[in-house]
Amino acid sequence: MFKQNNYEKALRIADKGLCMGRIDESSAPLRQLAWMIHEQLPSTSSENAIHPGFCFNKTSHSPVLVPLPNSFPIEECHDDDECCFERIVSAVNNETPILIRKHASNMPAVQKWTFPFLLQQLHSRTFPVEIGTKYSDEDWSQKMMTFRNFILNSENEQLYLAQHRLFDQVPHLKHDVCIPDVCFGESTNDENVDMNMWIGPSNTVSPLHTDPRKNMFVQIHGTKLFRMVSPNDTESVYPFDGMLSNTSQVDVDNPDLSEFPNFSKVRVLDAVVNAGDALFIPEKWWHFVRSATPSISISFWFD
Ligand SMILES: O=C(O)CCC(=O)C(=O)O
Repeated sequence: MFKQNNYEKALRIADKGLCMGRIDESSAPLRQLAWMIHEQLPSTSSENAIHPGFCFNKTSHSPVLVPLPNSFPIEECHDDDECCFERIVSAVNNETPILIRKHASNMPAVQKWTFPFLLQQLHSRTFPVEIGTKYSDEDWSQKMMTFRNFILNSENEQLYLAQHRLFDQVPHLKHDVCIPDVCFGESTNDENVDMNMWIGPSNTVSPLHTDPRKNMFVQIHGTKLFRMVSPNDTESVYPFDGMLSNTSQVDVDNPDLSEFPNFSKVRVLDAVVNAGDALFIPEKWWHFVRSATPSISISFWFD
């Protein structure tokens, strides 16, 4: 006999197993089992049930980035421009950021992923969710929760399903995703491309930080605001000591120049990244990200 509670419990255990550590082919049976159990559980598809934090209305929009005296726009091109691909390749080779408008606008995910759609696909699956304004804060923490609880019950906590290898856990969603050509380099397979999902309401913040690989960041749904700084200016962004040495102490949304005076001397690059746009972030470039609306993004890390 169908026992919903038992199915939910079994799925929670399977998902915890899938979320712990790197997933390879030996976890395929567990992945398949989790998907089969999920298919037996009732879905939640009502748009009305979505928490206001994930609905597009005026109150869900967070303020735009206020330009600083040392802000400049990130170089950009449009996917329709004749020499667009050459400009992307040249930016990758020269390690300079470039914003490519509409580079991913034909990707099925950009056309069909919304919060009600993801809720219908992932309702009872369990994921690691960040709680708190930003990971460099002392009261920041992480908790495993179902997608349904994440989307429906965020209450007053700032939640962020951040940097999660969703396709390792739920591979069928990858069918809606196309890896940007430039990530392949000389290779023809996607084994070396690391894909991470970022799903959250407006006002999620990733403080100014660096990553060790190149990144083609694709905005699937909603809008994100970026502020970037060259690795040549690392001293002037005042990195933390120790474990967080890839993270800046400066709140670059509203920098305190009496505490961090050299930050006023760096060239700061700003961009507004909309659904369908892609932003190339060279390795080791500092980047700060704030969601201006509820948002879904995928980062493609490559070498
Ligand atoms: O979107 C975000 O909040 C952060 C993205 C990021 O840091 C990355 O893709 O490396």
